[in-house]
Amino acid sequence: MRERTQVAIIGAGPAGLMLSHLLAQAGIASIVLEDRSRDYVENRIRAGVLEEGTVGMLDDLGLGERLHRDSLVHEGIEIRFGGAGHRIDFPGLTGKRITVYGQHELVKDLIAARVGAGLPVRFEVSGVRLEGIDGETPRVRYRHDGADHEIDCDFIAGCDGFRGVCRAAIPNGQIVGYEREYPFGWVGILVEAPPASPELIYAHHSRGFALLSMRSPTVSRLYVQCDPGDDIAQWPDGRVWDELEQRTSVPGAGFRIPRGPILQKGITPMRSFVAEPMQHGRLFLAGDAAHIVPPTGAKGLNLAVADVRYLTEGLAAWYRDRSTTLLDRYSERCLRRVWKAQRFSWWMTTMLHPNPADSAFDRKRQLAELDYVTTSEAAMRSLAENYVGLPFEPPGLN
Ligand code: RFL
Ligand code: PHB
Repeated sequence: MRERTQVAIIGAGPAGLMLSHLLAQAGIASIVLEDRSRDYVENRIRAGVLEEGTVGMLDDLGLGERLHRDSLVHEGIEIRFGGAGHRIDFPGLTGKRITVYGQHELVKDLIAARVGAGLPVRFEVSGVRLEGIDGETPRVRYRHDGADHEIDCDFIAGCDGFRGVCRAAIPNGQIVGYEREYPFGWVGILVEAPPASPELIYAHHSRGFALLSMRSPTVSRLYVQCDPGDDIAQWPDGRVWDELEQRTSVPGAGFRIPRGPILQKGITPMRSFVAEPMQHGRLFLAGDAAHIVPPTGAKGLNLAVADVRYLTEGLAAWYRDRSTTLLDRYSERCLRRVWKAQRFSWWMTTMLHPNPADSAFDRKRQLAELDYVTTSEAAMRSLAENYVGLPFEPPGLN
């Protein structure tokens, strides 16, 4: 089958789905192609923290109903080290809050609204190939239901994640990748048990980092630092619980993590990556296709949403009066935010994870940094301002 649309979107993660809704609101047609099944993407457990700006965009699209009903609004986080907890009060420091809502729930909402509006999102496609991105009439070829298909379009949005095909379609030498790997990974478990505390706890301990997060009043999401090369078989349930307890303990406080059946368990390695520029010809990369942050700052999903906001502003200006000013500035606008989120995520990660290769000096310095960040109002405000999300850049004149 051969068809035409204005924007072909590759990937039905948060970036691709949000983009499809923002474009529809601006009167721009799109088709979303996804290589996994609907069931798979709707049950993929990933991020959990939404910035106020992200929630505001969902509200503007009229997609916030279930989110406001089922999410948890948090006014701070706890940083725990040396056996004591220290709260960072977000509204007191920034006037803003964060929202805890599973990425898979958000993805379910975005898919339901798209399908409900009768707009195209095709799951289980294969062999996606981009053609003609250097010209004015790019094309996407793919296979679906045993047949070959092609889409003629004006633009392609590469929202296909870190391992997708879009970034690789940019000719060699036209894009630079900046990368950093960390000597840490996270063992993550999803547990049918109430959260250990009403807010997220980020814990530094000589045995390693731990994070106590949640998905709902009855489901917890818990992480412990591990070696990135570890096999999940090295982390039987008992070991995970034991490390969680030890790394988050507060002597004398009787702090306990409620236990329950483990619904999911996996290991995530940690990486920072940025592709520059995020555009080539008529192809625009957004979200994890263009950049990856370590999860310690809870920024990945929010960055993906910010990218597609800027992309929509650029595309809307182009369709309105063929102005290329904002589209030409897409990469630059995104990257200013991306690099600040990279810096914050790197900083949170290195501050909270003991590095096995650290010297005694580095260990002392790390503890001094934790002491500073939990006692200086200036330092707490800097953490809070980044955690709740930096403001979006207005489109300005186009
Ligand atoms: P996604 O979500 O990876 O979606 C890309 C989609 O493209 C599909 N795809 C293809 N489709 C068609 N053809 C192809 N050739 C394709 N190749 C791939 C994929 O199947 C997929 O559906 O990227 P997107 O949309 O850019 O969204 C990014 C976020 O998913 C990611 O940044 C966050 O999950 C990162 N992250 C967190 N972000 C936060 O903001 N707050 C958090 O608390 C947070 N915690 C996390 C995280 C990521 C984690 N992991 C597992 C990486 C915690 C973890 C453990
Ligand atoms: C999560 O709930 O999965 C989560 C929360 C905060 C992070 C990372 C992950 O920094």
